[in-house]
Amino acid sequence: MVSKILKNSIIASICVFLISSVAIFSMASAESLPPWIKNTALWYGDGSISETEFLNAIKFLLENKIIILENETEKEIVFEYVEPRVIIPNGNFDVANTGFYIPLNLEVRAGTTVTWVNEDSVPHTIQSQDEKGNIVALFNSAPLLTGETFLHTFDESGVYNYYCSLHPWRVGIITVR
Ligand SMILES: [Cu+2]
Repeated sequence: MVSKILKNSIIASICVFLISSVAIFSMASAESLPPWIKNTALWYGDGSISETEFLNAIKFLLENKIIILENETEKEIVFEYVEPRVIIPNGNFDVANTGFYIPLNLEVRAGTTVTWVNEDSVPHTIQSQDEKGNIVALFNSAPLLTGETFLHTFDESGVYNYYCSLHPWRVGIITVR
């Protein structure tokens, strides 16, 4: 387990590295860099958005090859220190809301512990289910109150479906590679 301080300093180093990569790449092809990334970086700087949101933005840039890291090891480091999380956003309970799990399909490597965080105003559960929608006894949480978390470690690759037993219209996926 990496200490919080070490983790933060590593993230800070990664950000400096990525920002310099962005600068280099944007000189080569300025029109490829979406304007929203500048706002995202500013918002992260002033604390308007969370670290997870900022890192998700960087992940988006990498996955869509808007920025390219020359060295695969550096890319691995970025993902190693991003705590794999699924956010249950505020309003998730309401079928009329677009309060989907964030992300809807979380992709992780085998051996990863995934943390679900309930940021909604009402309790939710995390219930593993098979592809037909039957509950399977793989990972099944008690009702999570606002701010509570649930953890499960995925040791084997596969596609894992889950839903909330209190709001069964909310379904999500963990893909383990
Ligand atoms: Cu729920």
